[in-house]
Amino acid sequence: MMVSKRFIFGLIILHLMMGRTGGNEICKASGSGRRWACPPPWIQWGGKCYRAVMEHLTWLQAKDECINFGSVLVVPQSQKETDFLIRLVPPWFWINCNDLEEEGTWKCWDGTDEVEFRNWATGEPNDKRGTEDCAQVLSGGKWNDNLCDKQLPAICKGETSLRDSCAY
Ligand SMILES: [Ca+2]
Ligand SMILES: [Ca+2]
Repeated sequence: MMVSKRFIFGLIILHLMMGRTGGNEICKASGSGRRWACPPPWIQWGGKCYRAVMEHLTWLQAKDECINFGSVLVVPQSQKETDFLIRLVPPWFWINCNDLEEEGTWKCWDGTDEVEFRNWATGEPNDKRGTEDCAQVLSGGKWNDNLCDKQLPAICKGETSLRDSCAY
């Protein structure tokens, strides 16, 4: 009985060591320009890296936080991407759309590229009390305009060449 327990323990340790090595190799690979992996805590989807920001931030803070990570605040560009994103940060999070420049003219940006995809919930954007100028995803993936000063989690999106977490 003792022997088999030791054997199992040994297997677990071996498995953990292999996992550790695997992680380092992913970092090495992305560092050497082989674009196929996202370093933790980034998660790869559709050739890009995504990272949940669980801290509740204002829309502008969320945008800045993503830039600090060398990435951009996400804007969903399809229902498929939405389905992926809502599993990362349930239930509400900021996206990179606003009508700050001109009321009622919504602009969504994937970095510097303008995005056409829209997924507003029924009756939104409603600019409630004339103060809602930033867009969030609601549970279920539909969009709502909300106060830019409201504090919500966010999701950042970056390139697979990201390697900021590999310095361990
Ligand atoms: Ca508005
Ligand atoms: Ca609204």
